[in-house]
Amino acid sequence: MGSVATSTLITVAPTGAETAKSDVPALPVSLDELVSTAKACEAAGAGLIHIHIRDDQGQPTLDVGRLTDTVEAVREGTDLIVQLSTGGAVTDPYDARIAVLDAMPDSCSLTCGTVNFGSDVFMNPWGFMVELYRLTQERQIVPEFELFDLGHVTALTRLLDMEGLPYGGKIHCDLVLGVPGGAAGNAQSVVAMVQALPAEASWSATGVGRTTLPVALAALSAGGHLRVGMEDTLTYSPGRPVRDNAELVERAAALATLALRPPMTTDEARALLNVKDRRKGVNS
Ligand code: KMH
Ligand code: ZN
Repeated sequence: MGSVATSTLITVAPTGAETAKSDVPALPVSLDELVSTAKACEAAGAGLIHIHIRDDQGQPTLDVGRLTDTVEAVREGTDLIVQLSTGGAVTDPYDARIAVLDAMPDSCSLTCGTVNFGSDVFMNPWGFMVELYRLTQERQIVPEFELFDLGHVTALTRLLDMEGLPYGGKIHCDLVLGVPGGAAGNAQSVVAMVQALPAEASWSATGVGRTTLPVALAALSAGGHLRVGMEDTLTYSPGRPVRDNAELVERAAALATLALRPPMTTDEARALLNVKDRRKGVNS
């Protein structure tokens, strides 16, 4: 395991591709809702936002024009690291998932293997991983390696051995636990996967649904960072729906502070991942 961090990167994943606005009215789906959410989550302690977008009907989309407008608006309204999902929805084709990088985010997700996803399959074959990874290197976009199962760590190691380090030289991973078909959302999964990571890697973890708190507590105790948000968690406590994404970030920030590893500033988060600074007026 790498050295233990003294502060905590909080990632917020506010929307995802799986939940309908009609079922969860607090889900941010429009650009205005997303930017307001991003601002509230930054104020609550988030350093990075993992974005899936929706069309005017509230359906998941990978439309590049819309993604580009989203990246610009979140960059304009906040100082958060802007990460676009290349996972999209399970129905999205590979070419559209690759084209997400045309929107020039700071970071993108890169899932290191196929996984059963409830009754669906989230497809990430080796050839797709390599093509996406090479494009991140070419475009100077920092990938975040999404790991849903222990075998994904093996695929990550193989990718790094064969294709070299990511743009920026930092390896940052996110353990996505508790998906029906992936590793269970518990401390045992966190420990098993973290022990297998490259020693220099930084990592966060998220637990889907009711595994959110066990995974967050295990991640903090094992020296990791946190991802929270309505992509993964819609219930704050049994029977009580989440108010909004900021509420989940506030809880993560409180846990991190209790662990004496308070939330990172956005500058610290940028240094951790070594993202290229694309903010207007900063380096342009
Ligand atoms: N929506 C899932 C099928 C990612 O963002 O890269 C994939 C996912 C992972 O959410
Ligand atoms: Zn996602």
